[in-house]
Amino acid sequence: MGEPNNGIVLYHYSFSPVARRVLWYLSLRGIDYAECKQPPVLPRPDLSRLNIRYRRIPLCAIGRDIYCDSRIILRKLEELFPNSTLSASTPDEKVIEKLLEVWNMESSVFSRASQLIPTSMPLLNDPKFTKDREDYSGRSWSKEKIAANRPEALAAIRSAFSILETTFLADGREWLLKTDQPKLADIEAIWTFDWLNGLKGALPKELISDKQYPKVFAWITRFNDALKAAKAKAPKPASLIGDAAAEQILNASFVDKDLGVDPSDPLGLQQGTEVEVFPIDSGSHHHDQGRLIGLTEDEIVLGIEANGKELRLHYPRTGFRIIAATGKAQPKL
Ligand SMILES: N[C@@H](CCC(=O)N[C@@H](CS)C(=O)NCC(=O)O)C(=O)O
Repeated sequence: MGEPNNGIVLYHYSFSPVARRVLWYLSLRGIDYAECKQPPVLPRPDLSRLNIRYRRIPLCAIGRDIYCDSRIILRKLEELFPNSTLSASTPDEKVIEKLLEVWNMESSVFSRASQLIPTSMPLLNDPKFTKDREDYSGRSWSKEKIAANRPEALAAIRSAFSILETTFLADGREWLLKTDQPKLADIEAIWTFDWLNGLKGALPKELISDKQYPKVFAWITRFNDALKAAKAKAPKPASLIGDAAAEQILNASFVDKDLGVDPSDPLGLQQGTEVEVFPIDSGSHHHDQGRLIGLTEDEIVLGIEANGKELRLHYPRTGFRIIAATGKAQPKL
């Protein structure tokens, strides 16, 4: 690719469990990258500078292409940095890898896990944080509401632990695909469980611990050991401030191929149409507006302008909506 740090700039903050998926992937593969640390709440001027309204973390630039959502980030890292040591190797393994992604992210596991954030956490006493998360999630973050919802969320998460213990890990394997080392499939499966395990007060010991789910907890420990060893060997990420990150991105080349707009797409949209794109599940008030330049069964590509230059924003198809531009999409960052 020839650019510093492989042209990768990852926007994230360290306690984001979703960003960790990407950080872990990069460490386990030993891919060099740069990071641009973000505050955990809006505003995020580093992204406004690029005219990006998508508000979720992580975002990842590779060259002048910007990938919104960890699912498309991981997919593109697999494609753009071939010979991955983490990919599933057989079609059956691919199915498992994909279904684990869907299970955690698109079915309710992650949203249930985030309902277990303990009310004792200092952040939940910070009205700036709770107001921000209400905008993001569309649900109340009052301590009363969180407490009232907790039993149901706990029941859902306990059954998710049980699924791992009694199916994938039941035969005593070390990694989900019976490999010698953790793979992408392990990342796809472990991130919500590892996050809850590290979140003091999220999991009541009498219900969810290494007593009831010894295999799951041993797998989490093993994963963290493997990660520590990989991190020690991997290049240390360069840290960029927002200005430097924006400059690098705007001066880079596009790295991704032109997809074009599928003429048989059910939405019937034409290439070049002015549209708004936004996620449906969270952060839905934040619409990017630009020209539709790519649309396939699994990707949306939007051309936007920043500082007189074109940037291409890429989103997965699932969980995102495209509407005709209203002209009202204001930066909310
Ligand atoms: N499906 C998205 C989910 C991203 C997500 O939920 N990110 C959380 C952080 S873990 C977030 O953006 N929270 C609000 C914020 O930081 O603005 C992805 O895979 O990237």
